[in-house]
Amino acid sequence: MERNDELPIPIFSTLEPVYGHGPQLQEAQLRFDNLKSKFLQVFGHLPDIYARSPGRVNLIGEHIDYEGYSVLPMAIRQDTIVAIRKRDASESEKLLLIANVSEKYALCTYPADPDQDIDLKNHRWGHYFICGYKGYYGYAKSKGLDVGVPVGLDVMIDGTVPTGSGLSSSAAFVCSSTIAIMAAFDVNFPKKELAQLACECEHHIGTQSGGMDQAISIMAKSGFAELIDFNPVRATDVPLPAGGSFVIAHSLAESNKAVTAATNYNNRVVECRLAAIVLGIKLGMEPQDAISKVKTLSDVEGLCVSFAGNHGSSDPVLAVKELLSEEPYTAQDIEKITKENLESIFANSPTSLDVLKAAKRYKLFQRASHVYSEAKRVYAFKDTVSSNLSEEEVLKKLGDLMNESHYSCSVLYECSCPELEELVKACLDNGALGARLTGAGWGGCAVALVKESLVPQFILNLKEQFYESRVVKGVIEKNDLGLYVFASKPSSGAAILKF
Ligand code: NG1
Ligand code: MG
Repeated sequence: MERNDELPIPIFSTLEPVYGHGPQLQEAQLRFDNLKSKFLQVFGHLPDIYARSPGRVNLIGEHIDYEGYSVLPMAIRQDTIVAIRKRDASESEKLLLIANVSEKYALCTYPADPDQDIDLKNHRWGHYFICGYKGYYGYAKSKGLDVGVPVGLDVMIDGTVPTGSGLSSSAAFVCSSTIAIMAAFDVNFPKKELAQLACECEHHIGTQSGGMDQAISIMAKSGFAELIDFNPVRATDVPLPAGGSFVIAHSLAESNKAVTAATNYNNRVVECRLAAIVLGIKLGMEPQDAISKVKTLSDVEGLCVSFAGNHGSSDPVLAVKELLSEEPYTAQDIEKITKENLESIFANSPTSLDVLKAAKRYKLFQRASHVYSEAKRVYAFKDTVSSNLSEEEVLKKLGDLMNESHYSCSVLYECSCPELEELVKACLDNGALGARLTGAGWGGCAVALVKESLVPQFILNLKEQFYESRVVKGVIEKNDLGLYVFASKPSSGAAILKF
């Protein structure tokens, strides 16, 4: 079946189209019953409508979405469900009340004001809902919809995507919130536009993220991974080889990107921009021109490719090798090339200015080498899947690409951590064809490609070799092990549920 991402989010009146049959359906039924009764208990009314959006695992293409390059994730079954009720305009309370079924998250209250600023210095879990709230109003107004006076909203969240795990709990939350608000106001937008809108509105949280997570969460199709392209957002279904399975395993190191952005995530976005500007200048652009026009490494790829260097080759990775210094750059080194100081280059991006304050050196060579080589691996992965090699050979090749990706993330992009290194090694020692960190890194999960027939034993071995000692130390509970290591099949994307 052809994809059609001009279609709006599907609306279902039963759980089966989303959760299938069997234990997953029963589990979903329990979640919805619980959500409904807690909603009634807290707000004194039933919700009007629900929206759900899944987390994802990125199979390959790490830290390149914000540089304009295609990535290859799949949705997982863990998701965020948002139950919502719109208050009447006559009700005096003009507040957004955001509750959670989990006691870990205290009720968050915000004014019903789409123009409010999000207080980034005081991170609260409810901020993600406000991203969706601001996004909805911004989009609706831009489309000329009559949004009326803001009214209060009662909201309750139930999320099963582990947080800080690289499985995109944040995008699942932002997407389901945006969709729930939209549905509460009785409108529905095309998936493609929602994906773009959800990506932009997650920027309100202060990470300069790309659009992978929101795109897959909204556009996923059950049974397929997706190749996601950007500018404009587009998805292409990628069937995966039947003989292999992707196992997700948590390193148990949590990474809270909203808090560490200035030294981790946003730092890399800034380094990539600087690498792109410097490359642009080295390839003949006027410094002022490069500063105003070059936003990402993909913007200068064309120049890199037409540069045939000493080796007469036209690979952007080779251009990086010849034109950038392996030695990390100081701000002064870069300013000599750009003829403008870094603070003024990033003057209108407060989160980038935070990066400059925290940074000492900039590893332009390493970051650009990662991005250009990783971008090629994504296409190699997709081509391998659709090649006419034997399944054995396909799996082996995909595994190799995943290993190369991990090496590049770890050594060139430096977004791994000791726990992830230990876990990736344990995966490979236990027969994985390939294993890599997934998502932003600095903690969170690894994904391993394992022969289908070996999966149960593989998981048992990981439990014994990686998790057992952590159970003994009290880091995790034995009963929860299934939450930290599991095989995953590609699940479906966002949906609205109205019963
Ligand atoms: P995580 O931290 O896994 O949700 C982040 C970004 C992505 C992408 C990956 C790295 C957000 C919402 N998402 O994902 O856009 O850049 O890191 O490939 O920050
Ligand atoms: Mg995230």
